[in-house]
Amino acid sequence: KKISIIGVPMDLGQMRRGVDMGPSAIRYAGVVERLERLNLNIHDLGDIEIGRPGKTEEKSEGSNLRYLKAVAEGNKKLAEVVDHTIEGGSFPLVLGGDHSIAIGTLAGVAKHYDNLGVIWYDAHGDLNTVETSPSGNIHGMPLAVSLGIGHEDLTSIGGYTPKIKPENIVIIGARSLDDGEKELIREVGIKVYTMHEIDRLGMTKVMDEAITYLKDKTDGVHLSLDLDGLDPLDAPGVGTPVNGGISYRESHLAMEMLEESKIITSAEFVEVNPILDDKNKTATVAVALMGSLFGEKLL
Ligand code: DIR
Ligand code: MN
Ligand code: MN
Ligand code: MN
Repeated sequence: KKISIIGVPMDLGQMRRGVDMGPSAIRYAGVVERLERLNLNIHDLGDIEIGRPGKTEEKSEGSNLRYLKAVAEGNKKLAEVVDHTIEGGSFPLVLGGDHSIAIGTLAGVAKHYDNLGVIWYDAHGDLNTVETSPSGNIHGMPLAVSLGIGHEDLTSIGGYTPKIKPENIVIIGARSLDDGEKELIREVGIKVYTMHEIDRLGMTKVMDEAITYLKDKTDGVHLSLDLDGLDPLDAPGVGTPVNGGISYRESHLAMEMLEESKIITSAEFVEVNPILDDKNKTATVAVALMGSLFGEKLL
């Protein structure tokens, strides 16, 4: 199996600087070496170039979305690279960067599938729009954008919209949803496993259900894993930590079950911020989870 690593040093989709160093932190934690040990053919394509706009450009568009232009530009480039990676028969493994990069990843991936499934592993729904966003931060919007709901400069990336269908999405780990996001979830019908369901059913049942839900109706499944889906005790290096999250062990189990299911066709790991981290712990967790996702076993 051929895997292409694509770094995206994007920090413009939210307020905390430093998440642009996520790809470096994940490489430093040994992602290439770890996956090579699994006899996978790893190609590190390096980083996508992201613009470095000045503070005065933050809201220069007459829109209340921060750094709309630079976020859109970066995502256009990412979509191209992801598209060509899949065309070349390789599995795209995207390293963030903040979660706004899921806009570009999904624009590149969804071109290749009629019914792309998405597993959104996150404390948040990332379903805000220009109207509902309390922050103006684009990293809170990528799932809505991919559904075709949001600013046109973002929904139009890749030249088609929508990228995905609401019935092909499963959110896992939610514990912080804005009012507008809750409304959208009910309105369009998105399957959500909040921390309540994870506690109540256990991760085994949650993943079994999620896999069964997606397996037959999709022709590929993208995993979008925001490290803030994990508990901040296990993944402290994130910009918007929320207590009461998914544990390290539950997360490994989830990755192992996805690997066994063979449904995952692309993945991204986002929101690793080494400035906010504890000795690169969060990048190290991300790499360990990638190990499980790609078949690492103790025995
Ligand atoms: C919040 C935070 N819902 C927002 N979103 C985050 O700004 O829209 N997503 N942190 O991962
Ligand atoms: Mn092309
Ligand atoms: Mn997110
Ligand atoms: Mn999040």
